[in-house]
Parts: sequence; C-alpha cells; structure tokens
Amino acid sequence: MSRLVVVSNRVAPIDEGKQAAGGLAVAVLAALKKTGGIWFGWSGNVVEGESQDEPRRTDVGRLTYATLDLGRRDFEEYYNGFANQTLWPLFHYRLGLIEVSRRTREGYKRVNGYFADRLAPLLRPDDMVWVHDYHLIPFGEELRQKGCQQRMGFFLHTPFPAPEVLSVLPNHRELIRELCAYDLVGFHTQVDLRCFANYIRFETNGEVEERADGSMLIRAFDRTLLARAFPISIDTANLESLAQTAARSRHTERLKESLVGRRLIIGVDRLDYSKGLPQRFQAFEQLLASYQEHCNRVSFLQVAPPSREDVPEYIAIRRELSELSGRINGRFAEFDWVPIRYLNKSFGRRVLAGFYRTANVGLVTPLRDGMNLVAKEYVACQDPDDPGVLVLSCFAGAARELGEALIVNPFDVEGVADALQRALIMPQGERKERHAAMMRTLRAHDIGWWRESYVDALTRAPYG
Ligand code: ADQ
Repeated sequence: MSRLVVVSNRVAPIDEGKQAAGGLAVAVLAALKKTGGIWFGWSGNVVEGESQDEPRRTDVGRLTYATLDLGRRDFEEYYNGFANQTLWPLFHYRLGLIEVSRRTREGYKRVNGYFADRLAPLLRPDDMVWVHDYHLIPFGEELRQKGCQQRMGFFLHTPFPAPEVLSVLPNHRELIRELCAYDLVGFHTQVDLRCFANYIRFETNGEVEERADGSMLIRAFDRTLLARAFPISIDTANLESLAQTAARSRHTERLKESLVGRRLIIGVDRLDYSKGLPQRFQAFEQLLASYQEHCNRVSFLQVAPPSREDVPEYIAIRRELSELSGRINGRFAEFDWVPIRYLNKSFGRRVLAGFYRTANVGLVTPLRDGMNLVAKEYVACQDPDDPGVLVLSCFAGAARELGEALIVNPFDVEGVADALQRALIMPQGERKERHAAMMRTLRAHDIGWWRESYVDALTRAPYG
C-alpha cells in the first residue's frame, strides 16, 4: 500500500487525546494511520526573522509529523495576506473585502515553494500526496518543478467561485494552471465543480469530459486531471453516541437549568464574516418583533470564538456583533431574561454535543460556506424521538445534501425569522421525519466515506 503524505496549512495538534477535535484532523489521522505516512505543514508558530529551515519531525508509530515555523514576513504575506485577505474573501464572493497586491501574491508563491522544497526530500517514489485548501494551491506545481512525479491530489475546503468572480483576481489563469498540476482536484459540491469546469471551458482552451458518475476529466495547460465532488462529512456514529452521554453531562444540566423551561436556538461558528452572523442576529430580532409570543420564551445562544485576529475585517466583524447583540438585548431583555447569549469562546466536542442536543433549533446561516460541518453535527446530536429543527442557508454546501432542513436565504432577514417561527412550532411527527431522512444521508456519507472515496480516487491516478 502506498504511503500517504498529507499537506495542510496547519498540522493538527500532535496531542491527539486533547484537541484533535476538528473533523478534518480526525479524518486525516485515520487515513494516515492506515497507510502510514507524513503530515506536513505549518506548526502555527511565528518566529522573528526567516522561516524555519528544516522541518521539526515527530514520529508517532508509522506516522511522522513534519512542521515548520513561519517567519513574520512569510506569515504576513502568505497567510494573513494572500490566503486570508485575497483568496478567502474572493472564494466567498466578498469582492468588497479583497486586497490585491503583488507583494502578497509573491509571498504566497514563495512560501508554497519553500514548503515544497522542504517536503521534496522526504518523499518516496510511490507516495501519494494529498494537499488541502486554498493556502496551498501552487504547492503541487512547485513539487512538480522539482521533479516530483508522485500522484498528487488537492482538496478545496472553501467554495469555488463562478468564473466571473474569479476573474477579479489578477493572474487568475496562473492560479488555475497551478491547480491543474494535480492529478485529482476535489470540491465539496457539484456546484463548485461546475464553476471550475466552466472556468476551464470559457477562460482556457481546455476541454471538459463529463463522466457518468458526475466527475469531470479535465484537459488543460498540457495536463489531464480528474475533478470531482467529495462532500466532506462528520463522524456520524461517534457524534450520535457522544451526544447521548453528553445529554446527561454537568454542562448540559447547567444550560438546561439556566433556561428555566425556555426554548433554545443555537448557532456555533468561527467568528468569520462568511458566517452571516449580523444577519442572523437581525433575524432573531425580527422573530421577537413579529412573533411576540416568543419574548421571554426563547433564548438564542451564539458561540463564536474569534479567528484570524490579525486581519482587520475580523476585528471589524467582532465589534459589529458586540454592538448588535448589545442593542438587541437592550431592546428586548427582561430583568430575568437575556434574549441573545453571545459567547466569544470555544467548547470541547462533548460539551458542544450536549448543547446541540438541548437546542430546539440549529441556526446555520452562512452567506457562503464550502460545506459547514456544524449543520451536520447539529443533526447527528439530536434525540431521534424528539429532534430539533435545522434552519440552513441555501449557500452552505451542506444544503445540497440536507434538503430536509428548513432551507433559507440568509440575506432575507424576514424569511429567516419566518423559518425560525416554523421551526419553533413544528409538530413532533414532522421533526422526526425530517431528522430521520437527514440521518440516513449522514450515516451513508460520513467522514470515513469521504476519506476513502478521495484516497481511492487518488490511488487510480494518473488520469492522463
Ligand atoms: P470552517 O469555516 O471552520 O471550515 P465548519 O465546517 O463549520 O467551518 O467547521 C468548523 C468546525 O469547528 C466544526 O467541527 C465545529 O464543531 C468546530 N467549532 C466551531 N465553533 C466552535 C466552538 N465555538 N467551539 C468548538 N468547536 C467549534 C472550513 C470551511 C467549511 C468546511 C470545513 C471542512 O469554511 O465550509 O465545511 O472547512 O471542509
């Protein structure tokens, strides 16, 4: 069996027992343990001066973690700059927020080249290299330029934008040429895949051959590659049992006691402008204004730990949300009830599972999201005999699979308020039916299925 080499911007904490919380980290670790291999990427540390020259290696069984510290300038240009101030807003259709600069684009290329230089000597001829996310698009081409001929796959965790949007980026052709250096390019949904195929059709001289299974064979930039949708998922069975035990945990009990019989709406997100939090707060405000029977009867818990705090837009959204929650609470609060409980902190998986299970409504309304795992987690954590209702943005990749949720347009604040009302009064029979249908999807397509279908497709490379 070939070794797997996973490359991601951040390598998940090596102390598995503690934080390996993210679904991706769990999936990647499971794949790596099966085949043995290397997990390579940034350590998360920023050092003064130059980036670290040699990767720090830690061996755990058949698995090697190889991490590098980034120098301040590389961190600013590659991570804060091109990745998070250009590509992230661009891929999330936020053209008003993008910064375009040759300096950061060059920094992005430079760091990708530097990463590739450090990984190349560690590779064996039969290895399969699996590169993750928008930070590392040029990585494969950089490896190929160093003579690496291994099978190489890329998976994009964000949406892939429509060609008209992508073309706002100077040198967009170069970015797509870099993407075409891989043998396999994976997206979350058919929508993302179609946007990529349309770019190849209309912006390059390339060809797209649609295959019966929905994947597409791409011939462009003198290469042949397979592009396919692989919707990422969660460890469904594990979350189901975790939520069952968490239902009786101390945290869950304390949450229930604090509600004093009131209903609960929950939102859980990284604090990011793509998650639609201001509109979500306004929708809850609209619910209280339009359906006054919920005043002092429903609480909204929004958990939103800050992320990317060096980027100005993230400071701005944090300020905006503090002001908005303060204003809404000032408008509706009673001496014994605060409508919005807004928390800038994160919780462990087990605590979150208990919170999800307690909530009558899961409110997941990103303006754009590659997939959104919180939507799937919320569903998996429900009590099947008395499940809550998922209210889900049509612009989350998850909406393609979870059609039995109440699907909303997150920009339509009044529409979301109406959906909240519908969720709060939905009869138990309908809730159970919707939940059971979504669970069938999540059991058939869990994180193991995602990982295996991707690795299997990569094993079949090259496609040329
Ligand atoms: P994210 O934008 O981070 O991921 P999401 O898919 O929801 O969004 O995943 C977040 C993960 O972090 C979930 O597992 C969630 O439980 C956890 N999390 C969020 N808030 C938390 C909190 N307060 N405390 C503890 N845990 C918390 C990116 C893309 C998504 C895509 C994923 C995976 O933006 O579209 O679904 O990658 O590909």
